[in-house]
Amino acid sequence: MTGHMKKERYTKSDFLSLISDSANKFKLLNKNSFIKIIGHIDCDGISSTSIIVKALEREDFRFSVMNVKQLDKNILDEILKDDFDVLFFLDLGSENIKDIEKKTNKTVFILDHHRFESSETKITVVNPTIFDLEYREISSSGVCYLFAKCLNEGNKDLAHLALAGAMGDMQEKNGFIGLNSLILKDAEEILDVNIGPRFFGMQTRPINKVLEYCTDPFIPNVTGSSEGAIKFLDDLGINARESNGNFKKLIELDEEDIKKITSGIIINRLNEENPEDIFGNHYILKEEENGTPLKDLKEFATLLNAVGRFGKTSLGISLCLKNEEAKKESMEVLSSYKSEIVEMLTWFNENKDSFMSNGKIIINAKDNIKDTMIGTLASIITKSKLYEDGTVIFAMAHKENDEIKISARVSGNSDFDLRSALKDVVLKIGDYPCGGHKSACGASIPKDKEEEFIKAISEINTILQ
Ligand SMILES: [Mn+2]
Repeated sequence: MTGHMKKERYTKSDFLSLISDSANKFKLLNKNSFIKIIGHIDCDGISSTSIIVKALEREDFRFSVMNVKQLDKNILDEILKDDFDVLFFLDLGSENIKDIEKKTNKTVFILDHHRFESSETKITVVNPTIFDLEYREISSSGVCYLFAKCLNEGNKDLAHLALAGAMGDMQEKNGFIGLNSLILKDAEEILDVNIGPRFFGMQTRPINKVLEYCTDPFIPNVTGSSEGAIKFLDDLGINARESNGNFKKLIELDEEDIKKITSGIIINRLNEENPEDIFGNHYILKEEENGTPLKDLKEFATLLNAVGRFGKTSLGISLCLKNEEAKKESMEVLSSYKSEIVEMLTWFNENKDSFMSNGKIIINAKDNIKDTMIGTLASIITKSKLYEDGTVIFAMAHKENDEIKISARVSGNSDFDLRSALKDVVLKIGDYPCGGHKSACGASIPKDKEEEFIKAISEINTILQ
């Protein structure tokens, strides 16, 4: 059980006043303070970092930036060796409050949304889980954005970055809710919201590939089949090919042809539960060029995740801050990322019959998938309708050292608290790092605990009482 000081009832305004109180504390800092920013490496971490970087620039502070995969005692020691007056932890840090407090007397701000056990602390912790907000209501980027807006209204031009972070953390589902939807209002001048087929890659991928890789919505005979996708398009009799025979991108098709594709998909899905459930929101950045991954916020979020996975977080920050050179370099990263995902999904498909164990999906990829990609695999599977709602998925991969990275997810809508279940299992086998959110969490254990861990997770009772 978690023992934080939950308010009787969450109110959005309580959280908003915590944010403005914290911003007011920040405003009291000496302008000569040197600030060190530590951010997580995923899309939400990169967006958070970019928002705070821009905000500090605007306040004329000096600062340095570092993004890390996780915060453990060794990394913390490294960080604290440097010279600084103020520390910012973004999209991480909540779970390390006690260690941070033990090791430093400097001023610390934690802007985060990971669950933690709170207790009295001098550290300024801005975390929506204190107020029991729903997971999808706000991400760390959202927290950073609202904080930045308290410092300066001008930071409203960063609202889309807050939403990119929320996207990256999968908080958008047929729209945004809670504080995210308030942030969307702030982004009105930057974004157009269009309703269209819920396809990924409309800006950047040929249409046959968009359909082949489309798991949500699932398209019978097309999803996962390269021949099926081509046949589907050719049978529609539309003008989907370039003169050289290659398929066009979706944004290059005219409206009539897109309509034929969507109705063709609905017809193919007639045996599914909601055949017509194939539409969703697209958040289109007004000032970006068509046909780039920066145009559609969802593709932008994927791009930020990609640069993070490849250890190029500073490239991600440059992208967020609209550096033109960064755009070119990021295209290369994106294409390597896509081929890694394709390789990973091929491995998954070839082995998927062996993963079911006692009602749970346990994917032990060992050295077949990089530890930095295993969370992405777990997320893709969770979103693909392959398994029933509430199915628990554990994905494991070996790290370069003697550890195993574990990513755990609950598919679809479920109230199951996987984070605390995982925590119980990990505690049983030793004192190893474990954390995250209720339905998406992770851990790291030594390799020699592999069997013990698999045995323990297969025994977890995932049925809600
Ligand atoms: Mn996050």
